[in-house]
Amino acid sequence: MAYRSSITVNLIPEARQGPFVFHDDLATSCREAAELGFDAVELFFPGPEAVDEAELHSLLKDYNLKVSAFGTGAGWIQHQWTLTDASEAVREKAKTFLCSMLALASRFHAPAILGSMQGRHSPQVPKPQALDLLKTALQELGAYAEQVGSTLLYEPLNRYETNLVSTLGEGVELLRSVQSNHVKILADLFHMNIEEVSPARALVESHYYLGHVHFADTNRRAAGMGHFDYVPIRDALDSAGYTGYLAAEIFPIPDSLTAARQTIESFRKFFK
Ligand code: LER
Ligand code: MN
Repeated sequence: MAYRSSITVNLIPEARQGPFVFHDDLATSCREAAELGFDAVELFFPGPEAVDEAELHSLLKDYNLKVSAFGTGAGWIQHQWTLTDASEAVREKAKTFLCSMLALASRFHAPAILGSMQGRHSPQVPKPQALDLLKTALQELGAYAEQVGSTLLYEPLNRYETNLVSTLGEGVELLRSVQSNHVKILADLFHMNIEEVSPARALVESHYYLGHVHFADTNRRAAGMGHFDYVPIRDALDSAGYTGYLAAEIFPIPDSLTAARQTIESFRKFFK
């Protein structure tokens, strides 16, 4: 199977300590990604207004890169907007922000990610109600994604980051009820190492909904710097018929360039 490689670039000041490889200027990050041989960059901006689209288009052209996805974590980190907040006004702000990110993503033929902005259940919003709010929001966002020509990547997160959906199986159950071809599952190998009985089996079982993969080792370092065995993961993605990106959402340990180099070496070793 043909897979594509991608590396994360974060330009949200509040997420400097987050699991992203490059944290500095976009031009340098794109140059370094291209020099190492990545197919794409995965971009985390504060919002659409923070993106100089002409500059981004020209960098992508110059370095022959694509955007694998746009992250939307800024909606949570900077504003605390989620789709399951107790306040309807906050939920609307979350939806508006996600729509604006889907529209941005469509102009780069890329999807947008829904991760932390899914929120959590709470005493004010018990789990069944939160899941219902999430389902309704995903239906609306899926329709919007279809209208603008993008896709929303719904990401199950480990138990320390959400209490709504933590496994691919739970994610598939939710997406089945949503019934949109424009909402897919994002399988993050780091979260899966914590939550899945068998990451490989979970990938095979969610094959129909699988839209994106976050490529990390067990400790959220570059692939090869932890203890994942990537052979069963590759076999599972092969039998799932997956042909999308493996995007490295990892910590820049020991530094950005070493983590990026280790990622592309593991990508070539296991997925080329
Ligand atoms: C988002 O892609 C994700 O995996 C979160 O854990 C980021 O902190
Ligand atoms: Mn992720």
